[in-house]
Amino acid sequence: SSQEDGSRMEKLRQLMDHYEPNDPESIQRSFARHLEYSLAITRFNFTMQDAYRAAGLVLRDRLLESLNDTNAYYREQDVKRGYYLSAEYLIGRHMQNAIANLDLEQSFKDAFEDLGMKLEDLFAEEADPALGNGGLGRLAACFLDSMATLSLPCWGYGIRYSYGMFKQGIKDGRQVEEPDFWIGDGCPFEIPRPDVTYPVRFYGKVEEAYENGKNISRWVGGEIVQAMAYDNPIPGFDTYNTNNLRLWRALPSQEFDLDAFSSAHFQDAITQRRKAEDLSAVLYPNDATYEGKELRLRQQYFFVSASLQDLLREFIKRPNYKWEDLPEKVAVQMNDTHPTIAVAEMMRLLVDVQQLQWDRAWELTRKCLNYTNHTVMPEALEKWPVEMMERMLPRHLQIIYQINGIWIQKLLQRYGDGPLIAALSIVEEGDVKKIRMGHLAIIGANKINGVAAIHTEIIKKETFPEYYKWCCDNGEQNKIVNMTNGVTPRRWIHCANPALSEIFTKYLGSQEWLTDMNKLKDMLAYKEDSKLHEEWMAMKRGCKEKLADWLKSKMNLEIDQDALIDIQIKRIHEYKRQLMNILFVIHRYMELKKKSPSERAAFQKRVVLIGGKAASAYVNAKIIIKLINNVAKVINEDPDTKQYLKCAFVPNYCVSAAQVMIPASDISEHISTAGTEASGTSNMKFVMNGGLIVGTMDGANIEIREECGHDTMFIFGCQEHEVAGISARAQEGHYPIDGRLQAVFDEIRSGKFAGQAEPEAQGEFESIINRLCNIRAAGTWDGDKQLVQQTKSRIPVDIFAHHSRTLCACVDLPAWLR
Ligand code: TH1
Repeated sequence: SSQEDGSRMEKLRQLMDHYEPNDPESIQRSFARHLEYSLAITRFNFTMQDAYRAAGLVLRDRLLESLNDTNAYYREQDVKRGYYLSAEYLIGRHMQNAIANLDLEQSFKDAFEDLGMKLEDLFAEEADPALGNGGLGRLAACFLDSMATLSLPCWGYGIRYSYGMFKQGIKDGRQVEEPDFWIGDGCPFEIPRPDVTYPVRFYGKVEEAYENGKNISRWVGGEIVQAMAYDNPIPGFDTYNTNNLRLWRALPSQEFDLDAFSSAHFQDAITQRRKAEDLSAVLYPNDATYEGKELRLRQQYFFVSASLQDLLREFIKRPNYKWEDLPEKVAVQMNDTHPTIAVAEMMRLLVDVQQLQWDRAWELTRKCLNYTNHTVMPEALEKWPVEMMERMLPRHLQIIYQINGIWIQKLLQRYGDGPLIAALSIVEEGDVKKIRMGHLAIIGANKINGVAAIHTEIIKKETFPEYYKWCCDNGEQNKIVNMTNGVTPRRWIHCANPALSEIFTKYLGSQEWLTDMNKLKDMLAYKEDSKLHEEWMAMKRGCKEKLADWLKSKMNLEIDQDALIDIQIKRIHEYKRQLMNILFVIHRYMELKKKSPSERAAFQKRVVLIGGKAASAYVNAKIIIKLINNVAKVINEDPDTKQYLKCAFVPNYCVSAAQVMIPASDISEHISTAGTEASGTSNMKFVMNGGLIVGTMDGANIEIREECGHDTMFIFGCQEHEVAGISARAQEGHYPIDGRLQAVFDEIRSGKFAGQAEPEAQGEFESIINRLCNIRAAGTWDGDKQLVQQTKSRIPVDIFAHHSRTLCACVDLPAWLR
């Protein structure tokens, strides 16, 4: 009866009439309790790892309070929900961020210092969850933090990979990949939800039937995998709001068939089980490229299906739900092409499961879904062989064909038959017929966005020009919009650089700038203030000391803290041009060598740090890593120059490494060929920390320059509109090589950085310069055929830009940077 219910509720309320208190003593009590009871470790004898785990549980209790309240509030208010679908989340460590966002910094500090522990030492115990490759995954993580902080009712959905991004080791100067089992003994910040599971089907066949006067399709057979939810609370800053990142883990659909224990099928049962778990086992370590691997499509469908089932279940739970309301209550953002099977899955769930009419379902689908494009690299736009999709997702292939059929009809009516039709079709004809996921996304999406102004323009003109024409012809110019990337100042200033955060808060009088970055403009009032300058320099100095300690302990590298710290950290990619950076380092080294000791003393000291992972199959990227390491070895051991120029490849670049490196930089390199880097996001983090950018007119650099002032950046190289012309001229052989650059090539060819001692590396280094110069000498290594093909058009442009980079770096930079 409702009376019994009422008194039960009252009783339960009294049992826990207040939440965990947050004063230091209460935190210490929670800590001791978790050590004793949750971890079964005595509070009189524990390790730092134990302490970290117990502290994590202390935070988890508090996160759960606000997560549950937030969810209840969302339901009560019947708000519109946003869902971010992403195959990657590079969240980085939780603890420091959670403490800051829950406003527990002082209490935690007091609580743990009183127990003789430093918070930094606790933080260092946390494994860095690296469920992403690079910028795209980190962007997803920054968005989660920002959405929670803005009190927006938005959840993230993704995959709980058992193995995230590999750990990068360096052996004999080469990258070695080691598995990263980040889960270890369990992550205290995640909440397993064994009660939240969904079946996800693969393979099987489609049966057509006629029921209740309707033709219906039924997808049957095949195999079913269970998706189980793991929730990761995402607390906002300066708000009680806490959102959720729900990651799916794949499990076999049935527990062991006990009979199998005694039968010959036992082995099969285990194999089957293992296969299901393989689905969420490992992240594909490719950034901005695509591999047509079956497991990858399985992963994508797995998390998309579970996520859409989950969000529709939430929609249906609302009292008196009406399907018409779906677009007013649900917005789904697809992060790149990776989750775009969602277009077909949403249709399947609405038409086959919810029994909606096709047209109605299509209208709802198109209003709910949105697509972000992150790259113009053709090699990253996913296409799946029709044959593979037909086997794995037969019903989805039917749905895609039906969507395409209707779409082509519309196009034919508008334009008649012609090349435009083939260009706009979701199906790519050819030896191997393929489904173009980018096309499926733009056709199924309400809005399409690029990630920086220049990138959005390139999408319109080059990536999807025919589609953009269609939009314009139909008065829908606003279908493709720009949404320049952003980063969270909570993690990237407040946590990574507490000293800078303190300066801002002190001068601005409050922490409001942490939720409204426009407030930082008020710092301009102090731009001539010598006290601020002094504090600022002390802050930089402190960051450099931290970096120096970190480099010493990580790689036994000693750096001069008076040197200019010059950093390039990002995935290793030809288009990002780490190669150009290292060629410039060689140039600088050669210049230094030529000078007399007294002349050298006048040189600005410089430490060049380069870090980043190469996809395991990306041969050229791996050679670049080897070259950097070999150059570093020569330079750092040369007694003539080593006090003026140091160079190092910093292994295992990851979010926590970025948090140490970025605040310490004087200059950072964002030097992609114009028109190739969609946005870049670390560029934003470096400038936020008071660093200067050496960069090209590419991605978000252009907007940062407008925002910060042209004189705050060192821009070089050609502009995007010049690239095609340069490339064409270069193809014809017109690209003169600057004498200084030629000297660098000669130095490499002479064997200075490998030579007799390492003939294999010598061959690789020469082949990579030959490639730059478009020389394909017989008998030299010519790399992965496919990659040669893909990057060919960029080769001559590289030469031009290396050329101008060397010029710019030698001629245009102010003296103190030279
Ligand atoms: C990156 C872009 O290269 C970068 O310029 C951008 O700032 C970032 O996304 C966020 O928008 C991309 N990462 C990937 C990763 C994969 C596929 C495509 C891209 S684009 C796996």
